[in-house]
Amino acid sequence: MSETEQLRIDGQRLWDSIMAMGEIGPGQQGGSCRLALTDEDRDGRDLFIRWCEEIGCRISIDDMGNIFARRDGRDNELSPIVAGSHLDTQPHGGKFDGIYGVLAALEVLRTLHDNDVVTKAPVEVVMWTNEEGSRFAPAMIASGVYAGLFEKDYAWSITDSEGNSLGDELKRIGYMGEMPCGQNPIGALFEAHIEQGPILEAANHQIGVVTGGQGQHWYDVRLKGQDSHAGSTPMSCRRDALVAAAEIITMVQTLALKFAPHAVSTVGEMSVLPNSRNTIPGEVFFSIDIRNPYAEVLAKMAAQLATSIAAIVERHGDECEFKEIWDKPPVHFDLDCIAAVEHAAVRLGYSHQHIVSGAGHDACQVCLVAPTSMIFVPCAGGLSHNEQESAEPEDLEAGCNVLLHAMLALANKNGA
Ligand code: HGY
Ligand code: MN
Ligand code: MN
Repeated sequence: MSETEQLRIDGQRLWDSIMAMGEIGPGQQGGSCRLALTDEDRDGRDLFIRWCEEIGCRISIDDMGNIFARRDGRDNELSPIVAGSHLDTQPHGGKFDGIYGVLAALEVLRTLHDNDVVTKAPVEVVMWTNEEGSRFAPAMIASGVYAGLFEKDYAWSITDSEGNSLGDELKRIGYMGEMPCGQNPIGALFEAHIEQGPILEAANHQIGVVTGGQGQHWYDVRLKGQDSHAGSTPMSCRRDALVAAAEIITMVQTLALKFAPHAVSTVGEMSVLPNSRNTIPGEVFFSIDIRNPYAEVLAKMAAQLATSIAAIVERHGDECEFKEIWDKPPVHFDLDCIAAVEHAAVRLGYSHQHIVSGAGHDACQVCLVAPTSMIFVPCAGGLSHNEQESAEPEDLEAGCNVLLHAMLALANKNGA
């Protein structure tokens, strides 16, 4: 067995780094709250950069705030083999979603550094800005700019619920870099991630060899009725925007059940104006997220959603702004990258299976411009986007060893 084949990562160091990152922007119930481009996100980025510089990585930051930490290879003309994910979280996020992928990639470079292993192609860790899309929608915006899916000016112009723009917040936290986003090449990208679903745990597999990701459409809906007195307005005279919204929200759930077993749909964000218990709501805003692994079925869901909303709004007589803000088709990952992950899992003796990602990831954007695949590990109860999110240290270690050997396979490939 060659010197590099014997290499294994340090699982305790990986776990300790994940726990240390979790100290930054702690949630109320043991999870994390580091919304994109907040001070907490900045502090997490600063810590990540400090760790990368401790092992001699060269740091580049692009003008979407994406961070690349590079370990040179023997032939630096070759495009780097890159691994990473995101450090921003949901408002009630867990300690592992995204963070595992960034710190597993860092642990790979720490292991190469400890063992003085210099790969043929350079290797890099990447941290993508605003993967979650919770503060600034849509999600995966910075990896989307890198992949040429979004214009930078559009991305910089996106505002949060308080009117702060993504571009201004990037500048405010000091992470609008010089390098134009998308300029630096990626030879291949791997992303390690918790599955965020129940499949691996139910099948008792340690590794998910991810073959692609499902498609998703995101919408903004604003309904306008009429504010009026809750006591003196007869029921026949009301234009209650919340009643129309309630009917739409029930229909959104029915739509997914109609396209079972693969379809999912969610209304996750909502605001009611004037939000006073004795005033009939005259205005309601809410989000809609629909997903399916099959493009043609997702298109049918989207068409039926629009038709049903129009009919409900018509019946209630409200004004309606219904805007699609994101159309993300399903993706298939690169066969060589999938094979590198699978060969590593087999050689390391980890139980594994193929799986399609239900969640969106930066890898689902970058795969359009660079060979890409992902490595999943189970999480307890399949729970994620929840402060109770958790994963077993030995599974996280297994996934990181697979990442190490998948990266080595590509970084040392003849002619790589
Ligand atoms: O929405 C997603 O699937 C991801 O967590 N941003
Ligand atoms: Mn994630
Ligand atoms: Mn997430």
